[in-house]
Amino acid sequence: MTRAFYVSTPIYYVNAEPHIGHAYTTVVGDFLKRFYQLDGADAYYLTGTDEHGEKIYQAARAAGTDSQSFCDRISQRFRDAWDTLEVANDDFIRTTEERHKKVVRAILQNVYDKGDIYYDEYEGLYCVGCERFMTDKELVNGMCSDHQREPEKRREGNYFFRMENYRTWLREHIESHPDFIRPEGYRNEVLSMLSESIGDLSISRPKERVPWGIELPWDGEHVTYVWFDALINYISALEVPDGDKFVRYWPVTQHLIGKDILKAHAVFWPTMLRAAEIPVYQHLNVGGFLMGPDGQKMSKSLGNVVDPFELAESYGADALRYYLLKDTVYGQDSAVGEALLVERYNADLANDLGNLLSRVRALLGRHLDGALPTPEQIDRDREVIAEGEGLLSRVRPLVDQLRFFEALELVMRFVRHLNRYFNDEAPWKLAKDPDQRVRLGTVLYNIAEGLRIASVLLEPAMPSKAKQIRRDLGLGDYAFADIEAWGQAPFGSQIPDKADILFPKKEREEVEKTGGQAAKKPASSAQREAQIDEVSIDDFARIALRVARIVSAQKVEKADKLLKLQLDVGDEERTVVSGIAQWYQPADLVGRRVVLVANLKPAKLRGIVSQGMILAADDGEGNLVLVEPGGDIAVGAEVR
Ligand code: ME8
Repeated sequence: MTRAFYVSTPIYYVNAEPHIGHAYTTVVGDFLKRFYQLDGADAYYLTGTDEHGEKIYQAARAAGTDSQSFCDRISQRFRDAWDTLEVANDDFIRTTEERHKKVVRAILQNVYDKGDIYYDEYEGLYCVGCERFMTDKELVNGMCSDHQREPEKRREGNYFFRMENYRTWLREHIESHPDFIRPEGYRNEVLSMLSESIGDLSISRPKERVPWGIELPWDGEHVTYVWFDALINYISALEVPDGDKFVRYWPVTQHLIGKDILKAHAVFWPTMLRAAEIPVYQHLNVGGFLMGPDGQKMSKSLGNVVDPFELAESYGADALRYYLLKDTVYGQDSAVGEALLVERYNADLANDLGNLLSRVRALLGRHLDGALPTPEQIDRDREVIAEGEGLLSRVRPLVDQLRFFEALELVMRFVRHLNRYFNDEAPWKLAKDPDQRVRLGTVLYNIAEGLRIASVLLEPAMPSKAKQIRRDLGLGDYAFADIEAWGQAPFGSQIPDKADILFPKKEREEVEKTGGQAAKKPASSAQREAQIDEVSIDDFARIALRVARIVSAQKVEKADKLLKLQLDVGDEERTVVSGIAQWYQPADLVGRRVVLVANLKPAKLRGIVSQGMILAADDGEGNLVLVEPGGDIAVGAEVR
């Protein structure tokens, strides 16, 4: 029987529109689903929306609509978003669906009948953002660190789940299953949570305060706490307890979550399952957070929010998916942004992959009537063939371990090998010699075959472009079973005459835009300009300005005005001594992006060689304010 595989994402709250964090987790899920499906598994992928609870209720009221139509509208936005990003989920669950509510009620009743739920009055600090009571230890300066607000003091009568009773069991389970929670850092975090009392979990809300939720089966005055409701989606969608899907997929579950909801998934969920006498999931995979291009948490006020749908519009869903998987380390936080995407796009996709495809197509069309020739391999072909044939077996364990960027890097390394092979064998020269026709055919065949193998391995990351690569080579679809032996691209396949460029090279639109603005004269400086000689554009062009990031900053001894800055300029580090100590604390500078005059003659200041100067504007009162590039311009970018 084929192996089963089941992956889920969190079900997203409908109080906000889909954003890049949702997109990231959902793309990871889709990558896994497609990868294991191509590898012959019966793979099942679930995502959906979380629609009950206080914050959804409040959001609907603020929008002036009833809760259900509000949920219908935003939930549809998530579905549309996943269509845009080519996400092939098998099911989409909504917690307002009857199929879900029915299961929640059954589990509640079951746990209640066992005596694991009791009524009590509770007073504590409640964060509406998290939808849970917080412990004092979790607060930073009295605030919830995820939502940057003070929790409210609340006292109410609630039903409680005897979660503490399951703590020892859970700790032992995690200890005896080292990959139950991964990466390991998160496992340790959970073990440390479990080293002391976790208390009991409040699982209801009085209906008079939160009317939007699933009523408790035994007390219509209370609705189910949103987490006790939402977590159950992972099994209600499979028709627990005896649906075929539940029997087939539940034993091999892999949940994907972000680190923000670790406690709910690593503590609430397994104890709930245990109480309901349902086996626990197999793996909890915890992703890090995507940060703005400046490395800071994305927020509207910082203006560093990256919109995945704008990026998909400009660069295509496949390029965005590839970028998210290739430029992040699963489990760790990663900065993302348009300039970084463009760099990755041009280097990997337009150059290494796209160019090779168009070069091989051009030669096949021009010299071999557009047909894939029959190769006659010689010794010097062995190396590239061996690498191609062994690629899957090297990529698979990396994907099993959620090391996506390394898996994709292996495939791209192979593509770069194909490029080297192309350059070394120089088929354009072979084409000039009629005696070398067979050799020409062999070289072009091997490149086409290598691209076929690479395309199949890239398909989970970029489903449409992978198909396009093969279409442009006159080939159809393949599974992983078809890429372990070289030579499965059929000889004689005819390539289509015309093909769109796979990944047209992109300019960094943002950088160009800001460059244009910077060249304009700010009106307020007219007076000062009058005193300065005019310079020609050529004079100005002699000054090299570049975007740099402050890596560290410290006070210069015995110099009140000076700070010593260490700058990252992309391809090098520079030390710059800057006279801004009066206006900036060293700690406030780290991470900021500034504009560096990169070709200024080095000068020694207080014994330190300063290699350039950073730009600051005068606020008119003699105070200096750093010039900080907007958008998400990459470090090292030229300012023109
Ligand atoms: O928590 N980087 O829903 P939610 C990476 N409804 N991933 C991010 C991210 C970021 N900056 N921001 C969000 C909920 N995410 C509950 C879940 S499950 C039974 C209920 C992703 O809409 C990440 O996967 O707040 C995170 O866990 C999830 O979105 C939270 O989505």
